[in-house]
Amino acid sequence: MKMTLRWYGSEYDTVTLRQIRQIPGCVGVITTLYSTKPGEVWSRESIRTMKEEVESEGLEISGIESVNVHDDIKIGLSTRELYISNYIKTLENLGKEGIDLVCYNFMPVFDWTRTDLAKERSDGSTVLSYDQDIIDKINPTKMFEEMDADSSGFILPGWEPDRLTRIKELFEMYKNVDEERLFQNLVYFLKSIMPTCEKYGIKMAIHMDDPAWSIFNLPRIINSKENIQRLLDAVPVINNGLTICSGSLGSNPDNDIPDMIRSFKGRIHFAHVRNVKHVAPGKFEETAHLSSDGSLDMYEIMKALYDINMTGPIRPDHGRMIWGEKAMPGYGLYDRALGVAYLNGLWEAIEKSNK
Ligand code: DNO
Repeated sequence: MKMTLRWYGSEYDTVTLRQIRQIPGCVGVITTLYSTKPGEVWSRESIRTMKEEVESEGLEISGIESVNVHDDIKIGLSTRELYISNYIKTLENLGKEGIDLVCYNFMPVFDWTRTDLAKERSDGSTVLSYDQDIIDKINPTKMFEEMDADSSGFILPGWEPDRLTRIKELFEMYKNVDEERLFQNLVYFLKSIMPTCEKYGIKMAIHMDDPAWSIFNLPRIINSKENIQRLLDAVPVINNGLTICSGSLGSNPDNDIPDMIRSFKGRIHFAHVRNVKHVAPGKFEETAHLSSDGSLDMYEIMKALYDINMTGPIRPDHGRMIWGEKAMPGYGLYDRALGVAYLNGLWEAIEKSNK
């Protein structure tokens, strides 16, 4: 495996490439072109500029997270052809610049979702948390119409102000998209892009739904062993692979993550490894990476990744906010750096005990 950290680019991130380089064992970043919108073609020049910036600090771009998929593709509108052809052009440009891993998601309207971005814990740290009861009380189209995006407390990927103004329209567009239709649209998308991925050796790695169930009555399909296996079988090419995210899958205690990792051997191209604590059904909060701080056994997760001979990038995921750091919720330096050190420690111990 390759240890990496997500980086939001010099324009947006509070964490610098130099700081990332100083985390022991961290060799690369996972990043994206933050100025682009879903559906746009990424130019070779902008990809090269981003690459040069990262490499000048002694790191590599280990993968892109994400090349976002346009809603028209998820909904299956006829205009999807244009956006698929743009996606293919972006993949070609990435391939020509030597980038071979693309993480993406297929969640309608919203990406990962939380109800509190700074829940205080007894030690004074703050974490992201989720409570289904709060979500159930929200009428998303109404709430977003009435609120000022900056005061929402819900600013997360997919909740950006320019999308919030279209929220009613987006819900309307997804009205007839059920799980089966979403699945078929995903398969259609993957089959269209696979020849390009095979040509350039690009591994597509779909991110798990977070939380791992439907929210606001929108369909979600990448959240259980059975559903994920169905996708792998529907497009049975290695380049159609997964981003295993322990925290996302782990939001549902029924998901046996080490077992899933072993079953998906050969198709896991990227892993987000973090812990989560189940508070009650439909309620969870994020924790430090350490097993004893949450509900997941991080040793077993790393052991499963080791056993399947994971060679792709791994990154710690959402950290707590600690030591007075001010950063994007979940994406500060300190706790994610502690996460890297811990995951590297587990890996070294597993590796040595297997010699
Ligand atoms: C959350 C992230 C996700 C992920 C996307 C991939 O912290 O893991 O936003 O980047 O779902 O497209």
